[in-house]
Amino acid sequence: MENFDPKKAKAISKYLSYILRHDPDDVGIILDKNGWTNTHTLIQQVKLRFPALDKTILEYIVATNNKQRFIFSDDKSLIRANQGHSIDVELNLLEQEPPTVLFHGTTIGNINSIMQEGLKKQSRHHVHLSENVTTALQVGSRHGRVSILKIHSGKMYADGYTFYISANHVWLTDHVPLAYIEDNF
Ligand code: HQG
Repeated sequence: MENFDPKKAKAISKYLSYILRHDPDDVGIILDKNGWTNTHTLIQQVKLRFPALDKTILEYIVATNNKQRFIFSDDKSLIRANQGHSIDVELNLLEQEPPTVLFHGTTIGNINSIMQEGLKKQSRHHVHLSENVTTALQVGSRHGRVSILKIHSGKMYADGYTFYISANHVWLTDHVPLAYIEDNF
């Protein structure tokens, strides 16, 4: 399995993110209200596009995914994405007190708008925040020249804002008002 082409694993993983977070119809699978889908059916359907996929390879992709984007149920009969959905699913996320500061990586082109209206969740369920600058840099650089914002999450929490942590350690909240965002730190 160590020999499985990492490029192919990445392509399958990207496609799994797409269907499990945004568009299950694309491959003819159905998610339940908590975002889970039947593992066997998923393999059968995704195989139509990626014939190499089987149970062993899916388990390898889930285990080695660099951000632990997917999780199996205990008996592995179901699978779902840990976070990042745009479709309506209830993940029963854990509410948790955040660290004093968190970070958000974005592109320079978004900064003016963010510094007027705060961070909004856009098409996803939550604003996504990172525990460290390195991760925020990776997130922000997906779309262009990156800019990092420092978020005073401890103050937000003290003021009554709710934070959640996903199973793969992404911090999530509904909205970050301008008062808690520090640019040029
Ligand atoms: C920006 C990836 C203008 C926001 C990552 C971001 C993450 C605003 C974009 C996860 C704004 C939304 C999520 C405002 C926010 N004005 N722009 N008021 N408020 N924005 O992709 O946080 O690899 O939905 O800065 O690692 O970039 O897919 O969110 O640039 O964890 O697992 O609007 O996706 O994870 O973009 O990324 P996104 P994100 P995966």
